[in-house]
Amino acid sequence: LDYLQDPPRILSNYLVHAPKPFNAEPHLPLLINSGEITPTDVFFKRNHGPIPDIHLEDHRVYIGIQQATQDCRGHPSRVEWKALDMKDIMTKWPKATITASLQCAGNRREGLAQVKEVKGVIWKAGTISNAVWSGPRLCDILKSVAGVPDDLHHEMIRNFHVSFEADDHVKEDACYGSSIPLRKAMDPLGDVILAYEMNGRPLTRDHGYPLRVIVPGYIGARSVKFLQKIIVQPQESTSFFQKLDYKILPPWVDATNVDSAWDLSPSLGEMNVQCVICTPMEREIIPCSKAITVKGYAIAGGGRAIYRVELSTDGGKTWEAVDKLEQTPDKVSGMYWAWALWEKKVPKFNTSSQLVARAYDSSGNMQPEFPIWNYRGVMNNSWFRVSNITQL
Ligand code: MTE
Ligand code: MO
Repeated sequence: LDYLQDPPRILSNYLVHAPKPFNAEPHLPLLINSGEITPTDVFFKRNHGPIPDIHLEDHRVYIGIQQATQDCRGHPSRVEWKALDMKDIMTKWPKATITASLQCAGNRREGLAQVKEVKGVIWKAGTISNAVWSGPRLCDILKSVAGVPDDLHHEMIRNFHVSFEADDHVKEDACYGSSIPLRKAMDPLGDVILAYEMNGRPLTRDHGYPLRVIVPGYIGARSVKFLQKIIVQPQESTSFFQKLDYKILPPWVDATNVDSAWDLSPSLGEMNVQCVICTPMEREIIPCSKAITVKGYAIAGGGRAIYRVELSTDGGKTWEAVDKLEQTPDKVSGMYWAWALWEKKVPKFNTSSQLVARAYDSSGNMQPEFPIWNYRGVMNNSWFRVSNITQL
């Protein structure tokens, strides 16, 4: 794999975990100080291979439908293909604009790595960002190009999946790929779009130029970049990234027995409820005897709202609700795809104390007190703790 064609990045914005493939998360204070919308050059970047060099004029998106797994002779069923060029994508269907956060399922993997060995990039808590995305709705395209019924009670909607394949090269599989249930794709309130714009500009190469899927409310892994193929099919994607990755494996699975364990767990879809303190940071030095403002983000998966964020200044013994919690639902669907930013003033801060934050979502889900270890190190949403702050 050749990384010579990778685009330039503003490296000082990031904690770079690996240069090839480029995997980097923004520094937490920068992430929060940028406000609700994360600038593109601050947005976390997660790749499994080199960034492909795709030309808009040449790019085709192939849309296929596979009616059954096997034909009557037991052979894999044929897929019927239709090709769209980028002009079709940009002009044939109404352009939707959605503000949605992407969060890698591996965000905060570091907390699980401290419990026991895990497999994956040891991300801290910055593997999440929020942007404005624009492009056609996947449901409109699947209806008109693949003839998918728009009656949500149709049997096909209930049982089928939409598989995405990318125009990139990775070491794990033939390309990056993933799938989502067809019901999510066809739900008009599900807001799945094919985005060609991010923050009002054409997608940058790092974020999937010329086209990516945005699956709001789901783990970032389903928002496939450099999108090349969309297949409506009776089964989940058979890609490595759907079947052999991004799963919460049972607690008895580790490096010794993982190969036979993948079928024990379902593939991840919706995110879980998450909350992080972005400032102050662990071991930060702050001015003496001044009030401090603690700031962070919270997000609930699946379009649910954040119901309350609480902060403790005594390591989790007592809690208070934060002063400010800002969260904007989607203008059309009313769903909460974007993170909530929050703040709380702490007038008398004692450096021996530990700051702890936790959130509740609108379904009453709350975060666990301690990390729940799993070998792939995904979905860590334990209470977020900051300690060892010094005052000068
Ligand atoms: N799509 C392609 N083609 N290749 C990838 O490596 N990584 C996925 C997803 N889509 C990936 C991809 C993962 S795991 C995440 S978390 C998000 O993209 C990251 O999106 P970003 O780099 O725009 O932040
Ligand atoms: Mo991810």
